[in-house]
Amino acid sequence: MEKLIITAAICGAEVTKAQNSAVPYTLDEMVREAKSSYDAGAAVIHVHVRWDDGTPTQDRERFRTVMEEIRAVCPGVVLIPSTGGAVGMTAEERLQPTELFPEMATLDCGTCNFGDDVFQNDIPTIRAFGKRMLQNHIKPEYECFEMGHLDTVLTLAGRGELPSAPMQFNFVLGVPGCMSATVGNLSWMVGAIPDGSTWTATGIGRYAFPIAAAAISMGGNVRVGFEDNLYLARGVPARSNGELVKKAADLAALVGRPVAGPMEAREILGLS
Ligand code: KMH
Ligand code: ZN
Repeated sequence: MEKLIITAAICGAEVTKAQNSAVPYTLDEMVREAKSSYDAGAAVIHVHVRWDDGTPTQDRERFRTVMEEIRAVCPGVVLIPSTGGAVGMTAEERLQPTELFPEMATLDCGTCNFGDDVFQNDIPTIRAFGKRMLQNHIKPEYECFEMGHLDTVLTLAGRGELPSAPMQFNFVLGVPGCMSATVGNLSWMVGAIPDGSTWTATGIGRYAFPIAAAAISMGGNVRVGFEDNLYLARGVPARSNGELVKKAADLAALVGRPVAGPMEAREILGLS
């Protein structure tokens, strides 16, 4: 098995300090959470940004500042800015971080329920995001919340409308209203990806570590962090993203799977 890439999703767009006071909003807080994750073994940071009051934004300059400061304290780290943003944002708003020519960015692969809201990603939107990523030489991380999302993206990539091989997928399971976080669902999706692809699994809420343990054993990669889950264990809030990353790294150590550093992650993801 290849080394394990751990991604830390340190902030997200939905969680708040009212839920866990360590959720980062300001530049200093973002850098603190990125560094704690990196020091605990995260080679990749999935980046959302907020204004200082916690309001989610896709502002290009906010992304620039946050990503520059994270890179300064986490040498070699792979940054994957979000083009998902927050529910209700326009496509143009969401695409702003692609103007910074990051190595990678998320690309959400279909419309779905998202709790009580609807996360809009119709096919023209997916196509437009794919076109932008092709133009700007950005490798997408294809975010699939449902099996139909995977089918959609494989069809569009097969027509040349999205960047194709080698593809990187993130299977996000357990969002309320979307596909549930079971090992059966995860292996169904993994079984459908093209040879030579890489994949990451993300379990939401209390499914974060059961899904991480499955992905580690299956040879995939893992995402943890406040965007997805605020607890280290039932009733125990995590004090930092680093604590969540450390728990994923500890699980990997228990099953004997070494964790990839940033340069190794780049190689596995085909970025180097
Ligand atoms: N905040 C969610 C609505 C992504 O980063 O691409 C979407 C999301 C996905 O977080
Ligand atoms: Zn995200």
